[in-house]
Amino acid sequence: MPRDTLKVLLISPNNPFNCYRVPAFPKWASWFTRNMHFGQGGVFPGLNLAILASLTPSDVEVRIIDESVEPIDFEADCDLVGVTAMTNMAPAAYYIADKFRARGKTVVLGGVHVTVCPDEAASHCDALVVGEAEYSWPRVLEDFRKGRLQKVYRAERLFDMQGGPIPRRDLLKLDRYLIPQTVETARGCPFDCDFCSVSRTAGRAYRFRPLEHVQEELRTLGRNRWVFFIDDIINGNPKRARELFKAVAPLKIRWGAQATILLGEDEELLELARQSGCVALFIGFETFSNAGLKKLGKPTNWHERFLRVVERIHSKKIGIWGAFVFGLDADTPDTLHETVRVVKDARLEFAQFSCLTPLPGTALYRQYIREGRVREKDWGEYNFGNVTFIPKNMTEQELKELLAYGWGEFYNWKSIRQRLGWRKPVRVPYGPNGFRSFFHVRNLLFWAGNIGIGRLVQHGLKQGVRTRALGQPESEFERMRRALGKPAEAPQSFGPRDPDSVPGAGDLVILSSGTVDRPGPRPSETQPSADD
Ligand code: B12
Ligand code: SF4
Repeated sequence: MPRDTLKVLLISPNNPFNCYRVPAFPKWASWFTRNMHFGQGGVFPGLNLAILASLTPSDVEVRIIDESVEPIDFEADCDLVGVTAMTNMAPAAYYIADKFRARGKTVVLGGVHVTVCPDEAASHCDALVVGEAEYSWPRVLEDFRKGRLQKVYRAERLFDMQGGPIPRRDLLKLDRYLIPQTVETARGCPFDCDFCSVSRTAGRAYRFRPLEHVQEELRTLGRNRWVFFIDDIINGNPKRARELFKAVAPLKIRWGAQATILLGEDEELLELARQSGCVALFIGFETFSNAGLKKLGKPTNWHERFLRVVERIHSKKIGIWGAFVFGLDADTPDTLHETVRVVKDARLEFAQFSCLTPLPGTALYRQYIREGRVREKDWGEYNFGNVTFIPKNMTEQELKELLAYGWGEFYNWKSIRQRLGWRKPVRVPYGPNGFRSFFHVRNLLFWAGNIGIGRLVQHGLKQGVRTRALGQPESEFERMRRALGKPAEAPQSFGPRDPDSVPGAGDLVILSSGTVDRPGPRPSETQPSADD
């Protein structure tokens, strides 16, 4: 029975792909690295649990555990447990939920996976929150207090992003993350790419936070900071991006974000990004195969555009993390070899080669289910590093080997040296801080990052194990799973039977003006996707 002081425990299950391990720098060096933390830990903190905590009334005691950076305390004194899950975290989330329930705790599940597969999640919790939690979470707490908790809380509309509270970062162990400051400025994405669920879960219209709110939140983080904007596309709306960059510039932060190739083609916007402190962009280039590009709705001169844009962005001293997808129906071993060659030649600072993954809630998932090509039944394997479906022009083994080839070729010593070189220090004062040797530090970070990833890749290739942080302790769920030699939970959690019935909150979009926007046809775009 709930007590007077309600105690809520919020948990994010271990996320091996959010972990890193690089040589530790002394503590004082974090001033030079703009508060990035080296050593071992998580890459970014997700904002979902910090947002839930900020939506929780002040008389409720809240604790957050991110299993990527600390073990779960299953004996914790609490009344209500909230667990979040992306698809590849779902089996671990269910395990955690079941364990707390076995101890008599009330468990609420939420997050992107629960939003697209609520029926599956229902058997592992007392209540589930489908869609965004801004309007539902306060109701959950109130109902729980009054002893009338319902089974499903479905977001009737998307959050308008106008008055959200600042996420409770004070509850996160920020010093255990490489880039501890993540900030959200907008939600939603109009592009609705086949392999992505964002447009479905977060809507096809952009919802922007008021700029003053973003500025206010950034001020709480202080100056001399590295910030990662978690928006799906920072330049999705160029007008807004212009305003955002102007608003951020006086705050003297360094930032990175997910962007599309169009940012590199808009000279003025790119310059504004540089002036406002942009030092790295994550760009989804996806593929160089012409047929693949056509399927993704991208132009066929992609290859040349790619090289041109990379050069422009580099000329502004902005680093690029390029994302490439392997396994599209149009891919052949030749096109993938070509992709790796071009990416190396372009001297990208970082690249990731992800396996196409039919995530539940996406058009791709529905298509592959219909075609009988979804092979993997364990959601835990849906991490973009494994082959979960039957590819078209190659065997699964070939695709696996090509992925390993991409990572191995890009992060071997020779490639790192050729791509990063020993860039010259800048002799003139640079940037809002006038910090003279900034590029030294920046290049040092790129080197450290490449060496760290290179070691991880070598380890993975040699041991034949999933890429994960070296030395990161196994979570209880992973230990049990290894001991059993089979997935602990996933087989019976294999998505909804009818692929068309996958629900999503994205069918209804509330614009900040308060009007309702029903998703129209997909934009006839030459706009590429930018995302993981
Ligand atoms: C930052 C980020 C990351 C970070 C760290 C995330 C972390 N520490 O959790 C990094 C870079 C490590 C990462 C990695 C990956 N990511 Co990611 N990531 C994101 C991103 C951009 C933002 C996440 C975020 O904080 N969102 C803001 C919060 C507020 O939104 P939210 O999580 O949906 O939470 C709301 C509701 O869902 C709900 N809610 C959430 N949890 C809970 C819990 C409870 C109890 C309740 C009541 C409610 C609730 O309330 C919140 C407020 O409304 C999202 C895209 C996006 N825009 O969301 C992708 C996204 C979550 N990632 C995705 C994917 C696929 C991945 C990767 C698998 C991709 C890859 N190629 O490597 C990896 C694997 C990670 C892993 N688990 O191993 C997908 C997930 C799709 C899915 N069905 O699971 C997303 C949606 C992007 C996409 N294009 O589809 N990611
Ligand atoms: S992949 Fe990126 S651009 Fe495409 S729908 Fe998802 S968030 Fe939008």
